[in-house]
Amino acid sequence: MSDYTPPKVWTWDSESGGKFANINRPIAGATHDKELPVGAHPLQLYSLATPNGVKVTVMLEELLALGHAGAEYDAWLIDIGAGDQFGSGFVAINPNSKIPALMDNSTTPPTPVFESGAILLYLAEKFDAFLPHEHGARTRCLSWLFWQMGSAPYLGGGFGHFYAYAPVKLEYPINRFAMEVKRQLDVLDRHLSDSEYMAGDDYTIADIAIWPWYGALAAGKVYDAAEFLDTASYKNVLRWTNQIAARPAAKRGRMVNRSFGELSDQLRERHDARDFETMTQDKVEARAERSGQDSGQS
Ligand SMILES: N[C@@H](CCC(=O)N[C@@H](CS)C(=O)NCC(=O)O)C(=O)O
Repeated sequence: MSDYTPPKVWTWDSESGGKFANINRPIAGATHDKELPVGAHPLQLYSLATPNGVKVTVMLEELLALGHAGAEYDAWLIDIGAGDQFGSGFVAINPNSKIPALMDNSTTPPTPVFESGAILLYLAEKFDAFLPHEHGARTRCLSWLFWQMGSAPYLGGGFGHFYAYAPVKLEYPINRFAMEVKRQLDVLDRHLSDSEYMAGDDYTIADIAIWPWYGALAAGKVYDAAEFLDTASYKNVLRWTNQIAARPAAKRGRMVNRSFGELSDQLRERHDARDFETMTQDKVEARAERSGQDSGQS
């Protein structure tokens, strides 16, 4: 299958190749000095609209939709392709150098939070929202939240890497991880056959954590793998995916810190609720200008 024999001691001789290879290194810590920008709001988010980033922006938009003014936030774009996550200011919040990272400036001293699951739990507890009180329901919610945190690396780091990003298509790892991801989709599908949301009748941080990964996968929005994995056959996952996608806060949340994909979906930074309206207006005007040019009008 392969003529590779691992050496006695692994050494970092060269980039492994593939998308994102230039940012992968076997050492932690900052590579350069760079302070992070700070805006006016209590919460400062440093992120990017990957599924892990979207969890937090959906949560913040949901909290604002519920009327929690204390959840107002500035969302700053961290360009992981350019290595922003290795700047000293970012590493001071998250020593693991991965988005999302949150700083809560409303506490004394300010509270840094990293790991998307920990950020969801922090915000749910701070605002007493999207986390059930009743012990059984709360435990169900946390079980599914931790399921997501433990499972998604097989989807992203395993399947997504080998199917979409690796420089060569290798049958062994693609088979291995496709099997695991389909098993995970089946876990969700069976559960959602008799449960409206992940923790029962209420929408919680478990849904907010799982939707940006498995909802996006089922809808063909990550790795372009919907056909390969036959995601259309997971009917309950699709029902739940579409239900969440219809929520205004989920629609807003997935646009924040987006710097890729459809231009009409991108709000690269968010500092005010009105940024969504301005963005829509700008895009409408840009589209009108483009279609004017296309039809030869000035
Ligand atoms: N377990 C972490 C994973 C975060 C993560 O993997 N972030 C990726 C983007 S989705 C990242 O920042 N990658 C940059 C890098 O690896 O250097 C979480 O859920 O917060």
